Amino acid sequence: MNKLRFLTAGESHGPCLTGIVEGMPAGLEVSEDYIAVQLARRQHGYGRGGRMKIEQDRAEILAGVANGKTTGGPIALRIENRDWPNWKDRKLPPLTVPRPGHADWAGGIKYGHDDMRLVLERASARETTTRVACSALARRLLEEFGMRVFSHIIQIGPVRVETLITGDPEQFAQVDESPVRCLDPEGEARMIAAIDEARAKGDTLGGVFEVVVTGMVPGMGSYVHWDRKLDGRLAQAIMSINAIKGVELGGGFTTAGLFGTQAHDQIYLKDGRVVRASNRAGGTEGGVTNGEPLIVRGAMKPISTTISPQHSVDLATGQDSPTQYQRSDVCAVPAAGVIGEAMVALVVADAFLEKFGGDSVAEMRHNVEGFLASSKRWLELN
Ligand code: EPS
Repeated sequence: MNKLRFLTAGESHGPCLTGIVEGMPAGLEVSEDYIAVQLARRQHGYGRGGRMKIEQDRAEILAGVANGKTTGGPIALRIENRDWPNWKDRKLPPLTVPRPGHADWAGGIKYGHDDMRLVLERASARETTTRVACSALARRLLEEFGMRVFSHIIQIGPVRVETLITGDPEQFAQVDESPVRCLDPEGEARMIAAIDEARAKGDTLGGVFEVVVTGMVPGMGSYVHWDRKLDGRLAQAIMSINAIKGVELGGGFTTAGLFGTQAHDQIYLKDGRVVRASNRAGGTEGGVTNGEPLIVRGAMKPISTTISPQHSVDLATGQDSPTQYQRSDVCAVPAAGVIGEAMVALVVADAFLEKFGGDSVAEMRHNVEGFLASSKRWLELN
């Protein structure tokens, strides 16, 4: 990210999480209540553990906003960890048995931490709270220009649903009402049953979320250099989310199995406008947005902290040892969808600022209108 940058700090069981967002234009209406809505969405979802009953995440805006509008200066956010008082005086034994799949072992060797609790504190997905808070500002900016970011869950464990995305925001009106954030009621019931089964077995489940952005403006990103391609930037952002092991745009891996004449989105004229018959590309061609909805999927592995023990070794004793259970979630895929939205919103807002950047929202509006007016012959043919 180069126009819109953000940094986070904070540990899972420390006093608070903090974030700084740099590069937001001036004049954007934002509020703590608006950010709180997004934070609450991340906390829900069937399969979460005990921690989410303790936290009620809310970000305090400490800088960069005056009279309800961004000033153009860096925006500082702070989120309290309500669980902190429960941990600050606890004398915990060192964590010396690394969990397979967790950052414990790799993080321990990297930073030289004999107590791998020091690794898990920062490696924890708790950090994604701050990403969602920072990204709420990016979402606000996109909304101002008609772009809306949604997500839904298409797979939990072995249960998979196929839902065709229409590009109409109304399709997502009820998605947060579903405990697994699934658009297919029959699939939802099977997903819940799969999570119940995993819980009963002391096990965990992963899955796949799909992020959709509607109202996309064409021309963001670029084909001229690898690091300017929007799809590459989206892939990095999705892969940076805890426990994500795969990413797809549009048809993704399925498109790889089709003939070329089946795979591409045929171009037609409809009432003088250039339209597509499908959206297998997922909204980008050549790393540039083509105005179709952006469709990005992330595959999440099952959470590595399992009640049923896994095989490991105790680095303190040098003996074989089963893993020791640390409180965690059974399935966090519904929350991961919201975090996916956050990362996609940050990347799209960054690309939007790159193309239409101005120091204020008013200046950006002028730039967008100018671009669309001068691009008429690519959009409309008379
Ligand atoms: C997490 C372990 C659990 C999760 C946590 C991520 O936390 P705790 O160790 O306090 O039980 O609930 O997720 C969050 C705290 C959160 O806000 O999403 C882990 O080890 O990654």
